[in-house]
Amino acid sequence: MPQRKIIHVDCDCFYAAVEMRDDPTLRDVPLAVGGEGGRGVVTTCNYKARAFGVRSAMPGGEARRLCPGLVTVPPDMPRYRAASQKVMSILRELTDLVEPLSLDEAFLDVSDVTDHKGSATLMARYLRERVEKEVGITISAGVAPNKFLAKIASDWQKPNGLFVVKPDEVEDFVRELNVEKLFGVGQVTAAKLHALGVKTCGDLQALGVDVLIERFGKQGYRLHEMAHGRDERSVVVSRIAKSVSVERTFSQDLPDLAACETVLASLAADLNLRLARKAKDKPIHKLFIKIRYSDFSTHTLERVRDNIKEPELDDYLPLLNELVTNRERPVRLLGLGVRFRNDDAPVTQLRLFD
Ligand code: TTP
Ligand code: MG
Repeated sequence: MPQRKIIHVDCDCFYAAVEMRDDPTLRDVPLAVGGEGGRGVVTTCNYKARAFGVRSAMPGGEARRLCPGLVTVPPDMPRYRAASQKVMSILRELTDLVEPLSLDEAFLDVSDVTDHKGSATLMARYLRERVEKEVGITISAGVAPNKFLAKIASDWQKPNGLFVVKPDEVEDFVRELNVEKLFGVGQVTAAKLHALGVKTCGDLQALGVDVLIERFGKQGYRLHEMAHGRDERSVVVSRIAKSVSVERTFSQDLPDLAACETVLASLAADLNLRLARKAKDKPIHKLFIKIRYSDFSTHTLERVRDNIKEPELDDYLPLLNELVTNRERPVRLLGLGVRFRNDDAPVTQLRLFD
C-alpha cells in the first residue's frame, strides 16, 4: 500500500477558547467552562487554569480550591457547535476525506491532495492559520503516516502546535513513547504492562508479539503493531450503521449522579454531530445509555423512542436516573447512543473510539 499522509487536528481548550474569543475579559484569567458556583463538573478550562491543576471532569469546588481566582462560565453548546461547523468546513475545503471524532477533533487523509506542493506539513500549517483567522480559536495538528501516530502528534506540541512524524522517523519516535499513549491502554492495561517491566513502546517491541498475544489476546497483537508505529485503519467518511454512540472516559472519576448530569449535554451534542454525519434521516428506534463505575462494573439501559429526531439532554436524563440507583457512586465512563430500526441495509457497528 502506498504511504498514507494523515493529519489529526484538535482544537485547544475548545469550549474555553470559544468563550475567550467572544469575551475579551476572559482572555487573561484562569477560566473554566462548567462547575459554576461549585456545582457540577468542569467540562474544560483554559491553559492558565491548567497551570493550577484544574482539569476536565473535575468538580467545580475542587477546581476552585486549586485555583482560587478561577472564573467559571456555564457551557453554551449552540455556540460551540457553530464554531465546530466552521472548523470542519475549513477542513473539508482541503479534502472530502474528513472524519470528525467529536466537535473539536478530526482526522484528514491528505494522501492525494496536490495543493500546498502535496506537503501535509504545509497543509497543516495552512489549516492552523485559516482556523485561527476565520474562527478565532487555535488548533493543534499532528502529521504522520497513520491515524494512531497523527493523533499522538497533535498532542505533542499542544496548545497551538504542530508536530510531524515523517515515515523515516517513526522507528525513533515510537521507541521512547510511553505505553499510556497507546490507544486502548488505560490504567488497568498500563499496570499489567508495568508489572512486566514495560514502560515504553521500545520495551513492548523487546517483549515480542508472542508474549503479548499470550498475555493480552487480540489486544496484544494491536499493542505489538502500535509499538512498531503501525496502524492500517483508514479515514472513514461515513458508513451505514445500525447504532451510533459516543462515550467518554473521565481522567478523574465523576463523583456522583449530579456530576454525570452536567456532562450529558456535551455528550448529546457529540452524539448529534455523529448522527448528522453518519446516519442522517435514519429512523431511530431506541436510545441507550452506558455507565461504568470506578470499580469497572458496567451497566447499560435502553428504551424504545421511535422516530425521535435529535435526542437531547432531556431525552437521556430519565434513562440516567433509571439506570443509576446509587447517586453517590463514582463514575468512570459515560456513553450515549441510538439504535436504528432494522432494515435490510448492511450493518456496521460504529463506535467513537474504534
Ligand atoms: P478535548 O479536546 O479533550 O479538550 P480541550 O479541547 O478542551 O483541550 P485540549 O484539546 O487543548 O487538551 O475536548 C474537547 C471539548 O469537549 C472540551 O473543550 C469540552 C468537552 N469535554 C467535556 O465536556 N468533558 C470532558 O471530560 C472532556 C475531556 C471534554
Ligand atoms: Mg481539544
